[in-house]
Amino acid sequence: MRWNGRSFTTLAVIVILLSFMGTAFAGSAHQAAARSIVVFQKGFVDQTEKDNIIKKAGLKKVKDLEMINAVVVEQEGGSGSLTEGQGGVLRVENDAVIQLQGNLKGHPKKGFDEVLPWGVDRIDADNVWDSNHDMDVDGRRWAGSGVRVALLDTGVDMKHPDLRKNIKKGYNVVDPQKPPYDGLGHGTHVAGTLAAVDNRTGVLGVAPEALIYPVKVMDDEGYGTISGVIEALEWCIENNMQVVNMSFGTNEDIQSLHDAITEAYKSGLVLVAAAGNDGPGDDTVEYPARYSEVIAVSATDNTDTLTEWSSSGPEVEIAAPGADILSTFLDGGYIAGYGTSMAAPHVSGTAALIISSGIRDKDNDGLINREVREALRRSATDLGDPGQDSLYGYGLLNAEGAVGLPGH
Ligand SMILES: [Ca+2]
Ligand SMILES: [Ca+2]
Ligand SMILES: [Ca+2]
Ligand SMILES: [Ca+2]
Repeated sequence: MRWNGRSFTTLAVIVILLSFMGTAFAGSAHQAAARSIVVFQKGFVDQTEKDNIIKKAGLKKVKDLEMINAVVVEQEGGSGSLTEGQGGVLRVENDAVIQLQGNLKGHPKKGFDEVLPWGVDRIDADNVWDSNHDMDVDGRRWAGSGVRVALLDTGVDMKHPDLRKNIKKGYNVVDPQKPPYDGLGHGTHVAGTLAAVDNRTGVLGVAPEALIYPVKVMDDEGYGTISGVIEALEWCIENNMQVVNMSFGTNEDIQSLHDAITEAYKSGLVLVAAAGNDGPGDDTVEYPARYSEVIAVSATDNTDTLTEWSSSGPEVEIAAPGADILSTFLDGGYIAGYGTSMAAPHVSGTAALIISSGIRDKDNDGLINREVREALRRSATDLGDPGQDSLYGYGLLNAEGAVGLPGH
């Protein structure tokens, strides 16, 4: 039995996910069209020539990926191929499938007095913007105001009363003709942890005044493609995003994705990704979290212990709450979420808090992403084995400590 049928309603999908707790994390097979990424050599930029080579090879062009000088193609009628070295072709890679890294559990709730989710409380994000602990953002405190965070996910419920104020115009990679609406609930949940607003109802996010730009890279079943992520990263650079949250992963190491990630990092973006839910077991961090340019986030529970399903390995950079996380859901509701998908936005939100507090460009390269990363590492509360380790990285995320570091 599979859970990726389009005929299921969102709620049914969640119930089925529930019954597969554990196995759903492992990443079930997904039927995607056989697509490839054809990367051309540097300097081989003539679009007509590229198109001709693809046509002659019996392949159908899906779209261009200008950022990495590549074209996404699919086979027409099962025939056609291109190999390395052929007519300016540098590399041909699988346009692999990416998958969300979280499950939503239980029945959606509605309409309750505002609560501070345990994760936001645990990382002391509230101490950054609510010094008198009255559950209201203090004036003149740093709450992520004006910071641009791209949410590469299933989209967002843009009408949610606890999000609406912070949602900006994003982009839909899956269907460019449509707005990046969320039909599953995953992206909406991640958005709430990041930046649910201070409105005395529902929940409070880590950075209640950060701006969220939803970029839909996954469909309403929670799947996307490497080429879609590359397109999204290109959008992030062109639209001057500052932080990118990536609550998805794949086990496949695709050079084209790494190239796009490297480009995004060089342009100054703070890149945050879910480590994956392939635990227990060491060396289970997925891509893109596994790349050195990306902050890989593992997931802890409310006893500050790594969850049994969290991926771990030397690439883990920081740990954050990821179990039983109450956040926003479709139709104005709220629901609990489990996964490194839920841990990552705690880090992205904290990056927004650090940026809004005015971090200094210490190495004078005109960018602040390295400094934000350094602040996250230096302020983390050590857990597990002394010092950096493969379960918790530098330790548990500490928003108050990160913003309060001297030298901002
Ligand atoms: Ca207050
Ligand atoms: Ca709220
Ligand atoms: Ca810098
Ligand atoms: Ca440690």
